[in-house]
Parts: sequence; structure tokens; C-alpha cells
Amino acid sequence: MTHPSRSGGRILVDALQAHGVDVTFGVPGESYLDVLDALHDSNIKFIVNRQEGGAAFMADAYGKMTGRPGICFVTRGPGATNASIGVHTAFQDSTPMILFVGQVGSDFVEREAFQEIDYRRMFGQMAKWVAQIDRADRIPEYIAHAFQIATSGRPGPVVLALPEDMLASQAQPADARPYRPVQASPSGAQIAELRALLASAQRPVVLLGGATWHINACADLVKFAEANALPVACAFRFQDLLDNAHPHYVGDVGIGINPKLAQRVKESDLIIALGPRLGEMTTGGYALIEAPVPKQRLVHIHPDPDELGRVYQADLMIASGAAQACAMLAAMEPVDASAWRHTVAEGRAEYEAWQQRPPVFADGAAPLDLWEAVQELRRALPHDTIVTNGAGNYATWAHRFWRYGPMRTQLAPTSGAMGYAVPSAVAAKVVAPSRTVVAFAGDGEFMMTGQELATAVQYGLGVLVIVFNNGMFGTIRMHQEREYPGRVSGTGLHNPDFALLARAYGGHGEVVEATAQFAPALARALAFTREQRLPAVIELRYDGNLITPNATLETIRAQALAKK
Ligand SMILES: Cc1ncc(C[n+]2csc(CCOP(=O)(O)OP(=O)(O)O)c2C)c(N)n1
Ligand SMILES: [Mg+2]
Repeated sequence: MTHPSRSGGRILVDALQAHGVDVTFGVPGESYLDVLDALHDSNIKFIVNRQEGGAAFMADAYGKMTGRPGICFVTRGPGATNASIGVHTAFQDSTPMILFVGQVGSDFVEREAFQEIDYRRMFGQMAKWVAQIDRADRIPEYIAHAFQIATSGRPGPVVLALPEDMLASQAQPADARPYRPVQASPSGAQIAELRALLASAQRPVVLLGGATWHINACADLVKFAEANALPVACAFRFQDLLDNAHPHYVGDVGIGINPKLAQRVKESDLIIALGPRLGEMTTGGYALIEAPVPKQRLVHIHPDPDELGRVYQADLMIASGAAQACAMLAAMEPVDASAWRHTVAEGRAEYEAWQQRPPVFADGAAPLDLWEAVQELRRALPHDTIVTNGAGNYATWAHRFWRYGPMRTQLAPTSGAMGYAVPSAVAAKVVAPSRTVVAFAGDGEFMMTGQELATAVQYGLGVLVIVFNNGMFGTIRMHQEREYPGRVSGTGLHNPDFALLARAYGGHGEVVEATAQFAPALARALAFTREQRLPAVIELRYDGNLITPNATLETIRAQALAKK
């Protein structure tokens, strides 16, 4: 059978459509003009970004939101290097993503031609697969392969390089079929073993995390947790795998963990880790759960067999997708939970106590009370609001005091990458235009990728960004005061007027400096995002001394000095 002759760019775009791609993010380059040309009359929407870091973060957020690979197009060396932060994040976060990079033509390859990089070496450690498509007739095969790899087992990023002459060449390949992700399932024997471990436990806890989840899997998990009276915690930045309103949700296991929850995990005798990698952040530097042999019995379920036994020698290791495991756990005959049934309400009470007004705002003296601001957000925003953040101490105001709704209501990088908050919010609004999307961003965070507000304006995406302006790279200042008290170095920031900046982009801007100003500012900003379908920024100007909910910089410094 003969097929029509098409350019490489057109074959590529046709392949993307065959796999269900509806949107791509990117920054254009002359290296892939043929793809841009084919996109011109495709059904794929090309969201034009302002910087490739933002584009790659958006592709990651799209991947997290949908479970389908986020697609990103960037140009050669400079575009690829800018985009690398998103590839690294997708790798650490196990997010399905495909980054397409322009490449020099085959006539100049290996001469260090203009902007030439060997992407295999560059992305080797941070992508699941890096390849270069040298023949247009093999594009459908490479693209199908890329989708399979990005979504199967432990999901992650794939990088495909596109030599310029290959894209412009003609070929007549047949299109491939739509991809079908592959996940392993637990065996009946493994579920029986898990059940036996649970039946002999006294203080079990469940820890959720990782990728390959689905809203139905979350419902199955609820069945399993309820039937067996299990307290459920979520790993670092996977807090939306169980609706935080659910009575079995007992908090998050990561940076700034509730000490009561840390104690609960330490004193448990069985941890059922369902999906997380059990990485450094989730395990409190491998101290909360001792490595390599934990004190507790450990059941570790993860989609990648290579991840099992990597750090922890679990009692039971199950290579399985989260959804497959949850389906079998929901169907498992419940065990007698009378020994630990009370720990659900106990854990829940400790979680709720941890969400109460924290010490730094106890005396009511601060002009702007950030805890009150989060309470107002909880009152004003819908339950399914998507909340995003990047890295910085400000994130604790979301992690600890906000209540995440059902999956996907949280977008945050486990890679700890700054700059994720604004692009991920914009991407979330692309995927779910009717949902309310709020980015929590520090002043440092915002300045890394805040220019993507222009993207939000261009496509009519009404996100709300709350900028926590403490005039510093606060996290680093905090560590500085702990390790080198009183010797501030390289952590101060002189900032623009964020509200004015938002207006310059064509959005709405407010500055809030006192608690009572927040609720009306929020109401105006939300109305603007909904009516105008354009972004709004609320800048919270507050005392930088209030560095964490529990401690001020002054006390951290004083304690550090006292130790010296
Ligand atoms: C891309 C990137 N660069 C640097 C860091 C190191 N880092 C982590 S938090 C932080 C400061 C964040 O500042 P800001 O966004 O203002 O939040 P704050 O801690 O002040 O609340 C820095 C520099 C990082 N995680 N990611
Ligand atoms: Mg800051």
C-alpha cells in the first residue's frame, strides 16, 4: 500500500495528532520551521511561551494534569539549555513529557555547527530516552516509541532531536496507532502477602505518592483505607492524592512535616508506601524512615522495579502502577482493624491542630497575617481550585494551611525547582479553563518565570498569582542564619512593584500590606480573572522576619549564635 508523500514536519505533526495531542508549548526557532508550518493547519494549539524554561514547566504541568505527555518544542542549543529545567523536573517528578529540539542539518553535524549540541549526552541523565530522528520515514515509529516510554512504568521525559534537513525531507510512511501505556499489576499472591502483613500490624500507616494515579484510583484508595481503617498521609508535593477534607487524611510527609505526623510514621510498625519513590524530601533525608532497612515493616509499591530496593529493602516490593494496585486493594477482603482503628481520628485531630494559627502570628501584632490570608482563600475559593507553587519558604503557606481537593488540585515540583508556580498555573488553566487556578509564588520565584504572565494575557487565561514578597531569597536566608548567623550574603532582593508589573502585562494588580485588605483585594482579583479572563496578581508585602510559621529569622539567628 502506498501512502502520500509528506514532509518530515508534517509527518511529525500528523503523528502527534494520531496520539491525541491537542496542545503544545514552546518557543519557536528557525531550526524547526517545517513543524511550525505543519502546525499551521493542524488541530493542535501552539501556546507560544516567552522563555523555554516556562514552556518546559508548562509541558510538565500538562503531563501532571492529564497523565498524557506534555509536548514542548524548542530550538537548538540555547532553547534546549533553557528548557532543561523542565526536563529535570519531569524526570524527578515522574511526569510524562516529550521535548522536541531542533538540530543542525546532517550536512554540518559534529562540526560544532551553530548552536549544535549532542542531546544524548546533554540530557542523558535526566530523560528516560534521548534520540535523534535521522530519517523522516521513521518518524511515526519514533513518536509512538516516545509516547510509550514517557507514559509506561515510571513515567518521565523523552527528548527527541529533529535535524533540520530531515524535517524538510519528503517520505511516505504509514501512520502509527495511538499509544497505549503499559503498567504492571500486583499478583494475587502479593496482595495476599500484603494482607497478611496488614493483619499482623498494630499501627499501620499508608503513604501515597508518585505518578500513574488517576481519579478512579484515588476512589479505590479511599475504599481500601476506609475498609481497613487506615490513616493516610501524602508524600512531599503529592498532597492531592487524597482529598484533604477526607477524615482519613492525616497530612503530608515532606519538608516542614507536622512533628506529630513524623512521630506517627516513626512509631508505626507497617508503612504501605503506595507509589512514592521514598526520596530524600519524603523521608526527611532518609531519617524519618531509616535506610536501607527501616525499623517498620515496609510494603513498597512503585511502577518501576528499578526503584524498588534502590534505597529501602522493603519487606514486600511490588512493581505496579498506582491505579492497578489501588484496584486490587479496593477489592481485597478487609482485615480486622480494631487494633488501630482509633489512629485515624487521632491522626486527623493532629492534622487539624497543625493547621491552626501558627506561633509567628500568635500575638496578632503583624500588620499582614499570612495565616489569615490562607483562611480567606479557603473561604473564598472553590474546593477544586488548582494551587501551584515552586520552591521557597512561602510554599509552606500552601502545603501546611491550604486544603487540597481531589486529584489534580496541586501542581508543585518535587524537584524543588524555582520558577514552576506561574507557568504551571498557566498550563493548568489551558487544560481546565473553567477551574480556578491560584499560583503561590515568592518574590524570587516570581522573577524567574513571571514573564509567562504575557502568555496568560495572550491566550486569555485568568490565573491568580499571589506573590509573597519578603524582599529576599528567604529559604536561603533561613539556612544562612542557621549556619552563618548574622552574615547575610547574596540573599537580599530589590523588587519591582509587582502589582504595577501585572498591570503592565495587561492584567490586574493589587498590593496588600494589612490583613483587612486581603479579602476585598482577593474578591476583586477573582472577579477580574473570571470576567476578563486575564491574569491577576496580589502582592503580599510582609515582614521578612516572619520566615516560617514556627520561627522568625531573629530567633533562628539567636539560637545559632547561642550554639557557637
Ligand atoms: C531554579 C532554582 N534556583 C535556586 C534554587 C535554590 N533556592 C531554593 S528556595 C530559594 C529562595 C526562594 O525565594 P522566594 O521565591 O523569594 O521564596 P522565599 O523563600 O523568600 O519565601 C532558592 C534561591 C532553586 N531551588 N531552584
Ligand atoms: Mg522571598
